[in-house]
Amino acid sequence: MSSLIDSPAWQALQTHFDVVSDLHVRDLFEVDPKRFEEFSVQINDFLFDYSKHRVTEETMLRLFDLARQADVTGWIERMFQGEKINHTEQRAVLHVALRNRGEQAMKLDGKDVMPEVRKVRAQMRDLSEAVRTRKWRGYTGQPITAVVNIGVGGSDLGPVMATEALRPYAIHDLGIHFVSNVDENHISDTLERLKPETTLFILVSKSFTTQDTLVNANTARDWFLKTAEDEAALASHFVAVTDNVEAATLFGVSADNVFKMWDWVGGRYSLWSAVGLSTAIAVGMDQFEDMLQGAWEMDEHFKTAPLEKNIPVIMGLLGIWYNNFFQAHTHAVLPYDEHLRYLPDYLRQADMESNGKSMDRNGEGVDYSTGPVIFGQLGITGQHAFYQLMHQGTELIPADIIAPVSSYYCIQAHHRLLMSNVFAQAEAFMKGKTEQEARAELEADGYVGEELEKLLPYKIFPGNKPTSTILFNTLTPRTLGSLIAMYEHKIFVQGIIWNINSYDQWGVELGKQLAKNILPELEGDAAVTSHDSSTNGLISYYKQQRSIRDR
Ligand code: G6Q
Repeated sequence: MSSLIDSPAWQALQTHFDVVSDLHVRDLFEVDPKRFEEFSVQINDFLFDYSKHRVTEETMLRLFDLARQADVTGWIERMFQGEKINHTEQRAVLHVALRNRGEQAMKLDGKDVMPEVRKVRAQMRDLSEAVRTRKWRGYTGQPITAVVNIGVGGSDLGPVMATEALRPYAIHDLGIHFVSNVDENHISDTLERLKPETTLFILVSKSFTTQDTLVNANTARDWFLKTAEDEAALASHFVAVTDNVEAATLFGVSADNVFKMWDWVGGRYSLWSAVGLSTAIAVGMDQFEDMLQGAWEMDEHFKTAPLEKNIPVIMGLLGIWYNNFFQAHTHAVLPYDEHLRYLPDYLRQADMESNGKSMDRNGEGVDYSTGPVIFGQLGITGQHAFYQLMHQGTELIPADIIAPVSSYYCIQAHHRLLMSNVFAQAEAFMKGKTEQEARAELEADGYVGEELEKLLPYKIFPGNKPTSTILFNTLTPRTLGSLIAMYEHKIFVQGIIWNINSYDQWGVELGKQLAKNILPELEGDAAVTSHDSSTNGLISYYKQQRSIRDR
């Protein structure tokens, strides 16, 4: 047994779980009318309600003991102090420096990184303002009307999510596009609608070696040069965000237009850096900085609130309670705000790439589950689709229901109906429908006798499905910043308790490496024999069909 499972706090939770796992939250509400007050936290614009979870006061006490045992507070300090907690890559985890709004230094190897961070932020301001105010001109002297962010994974999902989330704040005469897929359809579909003279490409790649991004960047360059016919024109149409400045300049990006990022920022935590340039151009640098402000406010909460009132800590602990004790290995993210449509995709990467690990920090294989499968969709869409499984299926799927108190456009008829769904679903997941309630409903609908008895079992809902409800005032840049930082820190807390490194991603690197090996084998028509029979068969079939098609 691993030291985690063997540890006093874990063992105490296991014993406690055996006692409380069958309790129904409906009954817990009945005996404790103050449950909502006891199990909710309010900070700034946020209300985090976790009273519908399968926890008692004692459960939470024991979970906080687990956090103390893992020294979560100490690890928070280590992260903020720039210690190299990403030990497999010997890197600090300092994305929090990117949104540091205070005066304090953020040190890495004894040197304050803030001057460099502020310098790149100023560079972002200059470029985004120049583009927005039409001062930035393309090679023919025309202003920019379209921005294309070329990047993948962490260099794409954050800006995609944030740009959509802040859509109401964006200027409308500027199209912001994202190309991530190396499938030619993505770039072709995008470029089809654009004009080289008025398009600005942002090449986002921390490493500047990711094949998918480089192939897309080259296609964009060829497309552009076909019209511009002069490499000197690249300077006003291609900018880059990277840690590999040399490679970007070799590509043809002018050194002045390279925005630095650093190895102490993980791709999936990089939307706060110049990786967010497309978002900054869309909404303006003031709004972008408001997003940083919101994230910083959440950082301060995370650093200073006691564990018992610390939202990311509570979120992380609840996740562990279900994943490791209830063996519920899936978690749903259900936003009720159209502009948060890409939040589930974004959090899927943030969470699953961070905590999808099975080696602990000591290099030992873990014997407990780590990161759950994260999935989700806009709540309203989900209600008409997969919620069925959550209500009546055999899986226990804890969920986060996320909603704004008021919408940006303030059309009350829409928003009230939306919110009625938020409250109704959270209540239904928790309460379910008892046999008695289902019977009464059927009787009211005129069912009697055998017909009623036959239908009755299908109309019963077990309930006891745990949800957190996260409400915030309106989806502003500031609330978005806080919301994302809240999830980043939740992921951190879980990684610490599971004793894994949340900040490397060897699985992602493997994908990059394997594709690189196979690429040359796709040349010519010769059959391939260097792999297992399935891989050989698939590659050979592909080559055969390709040559038939090309004949
Ligand atoms: C994120 C991951 C991964 C990465 C992409 C793109 O944390 O490491 O999603 O962001 O593979 O990498 P580059 O930015 O280096 O092109």
